[in-house]
Amino acid sequence: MKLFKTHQGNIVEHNNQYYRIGLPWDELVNRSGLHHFLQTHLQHAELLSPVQADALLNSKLLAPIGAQEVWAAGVTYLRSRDARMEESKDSGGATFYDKVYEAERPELFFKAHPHRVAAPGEDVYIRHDSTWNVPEPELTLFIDSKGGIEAYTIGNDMSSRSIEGENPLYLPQAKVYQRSAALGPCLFIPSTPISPLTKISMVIHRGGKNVYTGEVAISQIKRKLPELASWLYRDMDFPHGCFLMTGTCLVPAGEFTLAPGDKVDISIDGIGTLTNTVRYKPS
Ligand code: DO4
Ligand code: MG
Repeated sequence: MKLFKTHQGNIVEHNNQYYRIGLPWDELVNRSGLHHFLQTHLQHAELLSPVQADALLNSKLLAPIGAQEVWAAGVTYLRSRDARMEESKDSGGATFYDKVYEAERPELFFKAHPHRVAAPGEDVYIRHDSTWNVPEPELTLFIDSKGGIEAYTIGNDMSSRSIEGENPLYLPQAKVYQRSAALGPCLFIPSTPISPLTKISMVIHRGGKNVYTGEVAISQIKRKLPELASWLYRDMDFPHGCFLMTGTCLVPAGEFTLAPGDKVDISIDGIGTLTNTVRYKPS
């Protein structure tokens, strides 16, 4: 089951049929047993014709977020640990990535308030004061206010490698700025947890060419997804639920940096493709 947020309401796709649900986003998604609730609720929802559904889903989608915060986990895949140890070797920061990869406590950091999140098709930004920028394609959990993983989406954790590499204490500036996060195209709400065989892939297009292509299965992750969720909920309340990006498994090789105009496609089996274009924030 998929849930899309559009300018004309919240649309559920189930068994090739499309329904509009008349509940506000935050009230709709923040519940234990979201899959079961939707299945039951669809009997009373407005059934859309294929033409109506097509028009809604092929026009601009909103990011599938309401009042939720977006958080992120880091160094959950070997590839992320290795890339970060390399970029921080001159600053002496490399040892921190090595340690956190092995530690019981995961790295968790605040990523975005909803107004900083780019929707599908919108621009994501790179910083003017950063020389080395990458997208980070990440399976993203939607966790309800009680701490249960109810749904999944695709996240892009845009990152400045030059700022983070200079000093790990600059992480918030490397990670948190306008449109440094993208989410979409929908919430994927399966009846059972997502399969570890699920693959994440990313293609970066520049001037009609693919300048980066990569693919990895989420089974490569070092930690369990409920483990990440439960660390995040230690001593914290999320009254509307929250999003948790689960870390990147794909980092383009050393010298690669994003350029304005690049198109980033991130796909996850069962969820779809999140596409954004890279720009500098207009001043
Ligand atoms: O350690 C810094 C951030 C790591 C991260 O964003 C990731 O591994 O995806
Ligand atoms: Mg990341």
